[in-house]
Amino acid sequence: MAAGSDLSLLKNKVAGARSLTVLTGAGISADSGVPTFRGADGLWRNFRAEDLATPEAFERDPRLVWEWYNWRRELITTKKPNPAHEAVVELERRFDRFWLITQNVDGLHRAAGSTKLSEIHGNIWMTRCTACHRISENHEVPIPILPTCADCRELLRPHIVWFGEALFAADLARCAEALERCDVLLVVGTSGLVYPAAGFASVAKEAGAFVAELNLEPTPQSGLMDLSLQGRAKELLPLLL
Ligand code: BV8
Ligand code: ZN
Repeated sequence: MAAGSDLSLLKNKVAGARSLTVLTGAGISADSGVPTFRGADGLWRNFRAEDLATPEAFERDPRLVWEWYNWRRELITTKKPNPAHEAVVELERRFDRFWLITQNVDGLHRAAGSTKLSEIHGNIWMTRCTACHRISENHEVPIPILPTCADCRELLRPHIVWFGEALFAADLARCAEALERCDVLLVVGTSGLVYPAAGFASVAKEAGAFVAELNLEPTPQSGLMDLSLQGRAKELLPLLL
């Protein structure tokens, strides 16, 4: 049975790896009840990313953008990590050379206990001052709109990377290192559409890694994977432990 042999091949690759990197997307949080971006229950379904997750949208209508983030904070605040997040924490414990790259802004990897991670699209529980750039954690649900900086009283924005915005340089450097040095890259629960994260699998592959995709459905990246397992992250990841 293909999946069975693929699974045992992947287990052997992971068991034999000295350095493991994991890249996750919204699919790993789907099993916690957090809607994905592009699935049937997708977050973007009612809105277009261009309308909300862009600096222009925030410039034009910060209230609308904060309303949307308050809606997502409300949605996420009741959600808990699932066995897939917990399996990633266990992998971090087993490999002294381990890094997690997540596109998710929901904070569930941290809540599960992940410590060696880059939240490359930011974190919905963090705010950043539009003037003094001070970053602070804020778990108010909802955040009173419009939030202002405790230091300089200027407008706060979500500490999130919007479309058209560059990723944080420190994260990019850390990701490059984690992708170039890993023996195995696991790509879990991402549609492989958003760059630069969508290019990370080929970076690792070019550097000699064995790259495996664990996803509910095929993606544009499936073709370049050494192995592509279809299924739910909360079922597949624990099988690798
Ligand atoms: C940059 C924060 C350059 C927001 C996010 C045209 C116009 C404008 C921009 C572009 C353009 N063309 C290309 C670009 C670049 C753009 C891009 O790639 N756009 C795509 C859409 C074409 N990228 C950017 O703009 C990036 N910045 O390029 O900067 C630059 C350089 C220098 C100087 C200035 C600028 C910034 C990208 C970051 C955008 N921010 N999030 C917010 O969250 O509020 S992206 C957003 O999509 C989320 O972060 C999300 O994580 C990410 C990716 O989505 P996925 O995680 O993959 O989720 P999705 O729903 O798509 O897929 C889920 C998958 O899971 C599915 O495949 C499903 O089958 C599977 N699944 C479901 N359930 C399960 C499961 N799998 C397993 N188990 C399950 N249970
Ligand atoms: Zn400030």
